[in-house]
Amino acid sequence: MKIGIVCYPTFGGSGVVATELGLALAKEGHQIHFITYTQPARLDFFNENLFYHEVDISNYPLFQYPPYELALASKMVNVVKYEKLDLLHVHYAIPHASAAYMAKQILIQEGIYIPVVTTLHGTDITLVGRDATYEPVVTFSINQSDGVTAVSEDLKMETYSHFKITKDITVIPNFIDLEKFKKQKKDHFKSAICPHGEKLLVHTSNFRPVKRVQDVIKVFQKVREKIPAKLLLVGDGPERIKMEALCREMSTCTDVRFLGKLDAVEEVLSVADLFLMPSDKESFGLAALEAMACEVPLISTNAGGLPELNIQGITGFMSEVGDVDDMVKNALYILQDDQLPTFKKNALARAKEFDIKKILPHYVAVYEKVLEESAVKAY
Ligand code: GMT
Repeated sequence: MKIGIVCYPTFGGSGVVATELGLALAKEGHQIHFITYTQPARLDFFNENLFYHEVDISNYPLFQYPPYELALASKMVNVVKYEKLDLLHVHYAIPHASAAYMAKQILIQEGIYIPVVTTLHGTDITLVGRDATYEPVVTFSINQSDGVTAVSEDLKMETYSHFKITKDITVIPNFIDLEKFKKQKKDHFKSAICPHGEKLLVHTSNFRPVKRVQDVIKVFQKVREKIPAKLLLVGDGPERIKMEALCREMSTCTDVRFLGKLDAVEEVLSVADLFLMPSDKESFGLAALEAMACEVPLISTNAGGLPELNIQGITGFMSEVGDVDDMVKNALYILQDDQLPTFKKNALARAKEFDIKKILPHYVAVYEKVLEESAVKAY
């Protein structure tokens, strides 16, 4: 198949899923065309089946807000026509699904029917999409998609309850490449960070308010009062400066390191003992799955799709959003030397259930279904 993939090319979960999906499909022999405004973060190697098309955005001074969606739709039209794509797979509803709808309508005028698959990732539904500013367009463009997928049962239910959706939504969970995300031997790194055998807690995110990084720091501070521990924070975003200030206020700075955005996050995860994800909302929790694949147990909230990943008392524990004390109690339980190895083993076993090799066929099945149905529509 010749597939156009549209996504946010950043470190965010939806962009990561889209890029890893494209790479895996390319390895299986499909021709994949990424259409984005900059090279996706994880698209950093050559494969004969991979193509990248950059969306140029005009900077004409009249535009207070450059019309990215129009530039994207035009690029989709161009790529579909000249690369003879079979379908478009857009990740994150806003503005990708609506741009795809526009591209589809333009192409229909030219006698081409291009089916569109939209994957809902989370905040496009739970935060941004629900905002009255976007809601009508989100509802319309989901309903106009030929196929719709969501990354968890919870996100599917949220979508049905907040939008008037007439389409079937297929749940396809996030996945993991176990060749890339596996525990690596990084003893030198561990002893540099934890020279006295401290336990290492890790959090990775885009530092948006929804991630509640302040709870990560509060949990860490209370854990450290009981046992020697260090905290690594990976990623960057709007809350980072506030979080650095909070560390100073709590006098935890010496034991906390902000590492910023990292390409090889699996190297940090390889030396971690516990992953913290105290999110307010989380449709799936890809960052937690990456940690689990590196044998790291999980302390998370029970928000959104997290109960579909984290098994209470087995791979980690879940608490109510904001219940720092419960998270601390559970973290201390897991970090006991006689408990930790079992939790680590269980985390890896659970991650294996989301092996990309098991999940990829579900996307291929959706593509095949929409192609079959669209052959009828085109006729
Ligand atoms: O977590 C974010 O803020 C980034 C966001 C995105 O769309 O890039 O992630 C969402 O999509 C991921 C991949 O499907 C999911 O694993 C995350 O749980 C989801 N984030 C939220 O729902 C907050």
